[in-house]
Amino acid sequence: MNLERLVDIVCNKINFNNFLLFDGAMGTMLHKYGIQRGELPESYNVIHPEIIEKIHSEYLTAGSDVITTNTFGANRYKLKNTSYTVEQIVTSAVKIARKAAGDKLVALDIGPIGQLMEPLGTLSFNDAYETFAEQIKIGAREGVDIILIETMSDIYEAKAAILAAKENCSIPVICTMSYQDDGRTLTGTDPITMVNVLQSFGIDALGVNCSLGPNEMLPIITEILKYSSIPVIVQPNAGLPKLKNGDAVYDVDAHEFAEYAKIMTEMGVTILGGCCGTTSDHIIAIKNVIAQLKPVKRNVKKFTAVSSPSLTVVLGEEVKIIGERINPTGKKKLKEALKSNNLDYILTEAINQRDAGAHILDVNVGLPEIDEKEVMINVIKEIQSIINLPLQIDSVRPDVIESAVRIYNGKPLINSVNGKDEVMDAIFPIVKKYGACVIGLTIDEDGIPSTAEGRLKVAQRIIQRAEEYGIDKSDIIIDCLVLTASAQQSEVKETIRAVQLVKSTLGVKTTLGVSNVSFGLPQRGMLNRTFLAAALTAGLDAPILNPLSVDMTSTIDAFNVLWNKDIASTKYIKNYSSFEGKPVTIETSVVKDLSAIIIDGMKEEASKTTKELLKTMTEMEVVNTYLIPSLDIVGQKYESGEIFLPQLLQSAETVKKSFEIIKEKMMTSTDKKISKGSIVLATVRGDIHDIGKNIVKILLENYGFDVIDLGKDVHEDVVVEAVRSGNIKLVGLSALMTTTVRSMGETIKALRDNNLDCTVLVGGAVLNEEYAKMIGADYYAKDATQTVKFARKLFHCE
Ligand code: THG
Repeated sequence: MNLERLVDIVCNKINFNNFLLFDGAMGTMLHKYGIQRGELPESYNVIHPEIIEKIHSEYLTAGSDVITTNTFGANRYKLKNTSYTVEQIVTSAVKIARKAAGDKLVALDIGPIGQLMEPLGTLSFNDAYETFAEQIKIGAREGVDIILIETMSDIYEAKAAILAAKENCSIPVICTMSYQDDGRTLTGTDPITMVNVLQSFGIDALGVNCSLGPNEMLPIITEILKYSSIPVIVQPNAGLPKLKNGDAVYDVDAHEFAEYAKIMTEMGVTILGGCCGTTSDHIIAIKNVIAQLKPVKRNVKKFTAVSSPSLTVVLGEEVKIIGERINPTGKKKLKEALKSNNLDYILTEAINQRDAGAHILDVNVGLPEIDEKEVMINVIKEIQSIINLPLQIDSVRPDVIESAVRIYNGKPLINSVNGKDEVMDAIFPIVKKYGACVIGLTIDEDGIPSTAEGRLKVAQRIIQRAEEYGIDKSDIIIDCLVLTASAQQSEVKETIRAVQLVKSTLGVKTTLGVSNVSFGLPQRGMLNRTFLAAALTAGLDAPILNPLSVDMTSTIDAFNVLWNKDIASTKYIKNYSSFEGKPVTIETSVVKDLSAIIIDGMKEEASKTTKELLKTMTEMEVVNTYLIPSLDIVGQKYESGEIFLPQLLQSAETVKKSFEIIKEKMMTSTDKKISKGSIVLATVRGDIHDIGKNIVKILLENYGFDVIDLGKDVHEDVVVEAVRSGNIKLVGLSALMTTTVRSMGETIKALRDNNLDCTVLVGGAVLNEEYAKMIGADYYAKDATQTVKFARKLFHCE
């Protein structure tokens, strides 16, 4: 195939008339060529370039159109304690691949950094960006054809990598993420969210790789194909890992693998390859299968949706509420909170709106006397650390909007752009670059047209200009603008008519700032709710309103019954059959219970409330009444898929704040021990992946256990010594790689050989129950919450 055409295919500049075949695993092939446990795969670019070249050649002979550089872990964090530099590894890797590739394509492999990002861990967005930018600049200079960002389990990290690629080269970008068997990534991203966020960045293909075998991936691929307008790539493992002679092996053979490849191509996948456990045999088999097939033409309907990392809100299905309360206009307390940097006040507003049923939260912190940019960034980070609703970023300053959408995690909604040239030229480049949705206000240099037809014209102009900037119409939400009934009574009706006209003529989604209508009149709620009902019948998709107003939410609930949206009135009956009285707004309690604080993950509040409680309760009473039961509730929510890892860790960290206060008090009062037991944790010899172990550590510590963390790449002798000297009863071992589970077995053996009376619990991506048993572990823990359960049982804390 000719190089230009392949690049064209990757760029999606022409219609797909062929498949693109990547290569299979690098690690599996290196294993075949004798790489030893603990050896750095990337070092082979320098010490054994001939082996890397041979692997590339084998894949090319097998039929790969694209080979992937041996640079999965070639980032400054993973290379820190080695004798290699990023420059050296990436340069040599690309040179080898380039030499082997001939007229075929070379993809620069970019794997995850291996650290948890803030607020889960310590890696900041900017550090992640710089780390990826370093790799990408070198790869681009050395002449790669594609940037392949893969095995991402955190969509925030994927965003950092994509931005680094987009801002430092003009090479096509492909991004794939790895899913767990619950259909989400480690940090809780589901397929629709991945697609909605990633394709908005203007990348060239997206998809899924690693973690699962082809069979397990099928439901995820189905979802991705439903939503993705860009080509979909799949690189599965050769099945789920099984144990054989102490090694993890993948046993889906080339023939079976290719059968799945056939199914996937028939579903609409156009780019294929393999991950862990696949070899050139798998690639040959796929090549044979696709040689007989033609890519399926997919016709994916564009949709309008905004996302947080774990939740996508699609407009147009049911009415979606945009909560208006984080906006200082007319709110004295919020103004004060913003001035004094009282983030807890703002978080409480966010939580209350969420609990009252808001789907999206507007965030406006515009006050003349504060640094709006800095405050906006802080507020977004704080809200996103505890709330998984998508945000609407609201500012009149383009520079504030740009800084905010850059650090936002997900696909945000920008509020707003309008028909003025100057504003469109400032806002649309931001919308395009950061893949946002934007609200277009029907106002231009001549003001707000008084008729519906006039507002339609402005809306048309906004959409046309957006399209000139490469923004799809589906990313524009039109606001026909609500005027006040007190000052412009005759135009209130025009707004309703404009919603109807804009929707039917342009086929876009609509929003309105409903509560504007009542400014200056008494009993605002009455006007607001009546106007809302009228606007809903006109087809309003996403009203901006106060979700704490029962007038408003009950109007929407009633509308859903009358408009045949709440089928069989199920929700209505559930909510209102025992509805008494008529509260105008939901009363939100000022003093929150410590349990609620922990479940919501409000760290600052936790310290304050714990101090209060300790005035009347003992330390142990606080621990046992609040801390442990709340963590249990959070753990259950995590296990049932109601919340995801970020929220789980946030709650654990909130408990830590309480513990700090409690420990402080205990130091001064009594010498009672609070520890529930001591546990040794280690990532085993040869393995440097410690994210899983670190998550377990956070959770265990916050349940009151003392954790002796031996770190990563820990020799079995070190584990034995720690267990012996500390008289430890529970050891947790972690391994991520197929090559290092052997070390895990050896560590367990060493503990047994030394007659140490301890229980061994194991965990890690390639492990399972059966496997754990075979290497002599006492328990297998699927995730951090299970580890806590075992620990509590063992130490009789239940
Ligand atoms: N369109 C778009 N965005 C908007 C608006 C719009 N953003 C701002 C506004 N209009 C919508 N948000 C609000 C927020 C608050 C009020 C009204 C609309 C409000 N505040 C009370 C006041 O000022 O008196 C205070 C309420 C309180 O204290 O709870 O009414 O049209 N795209």
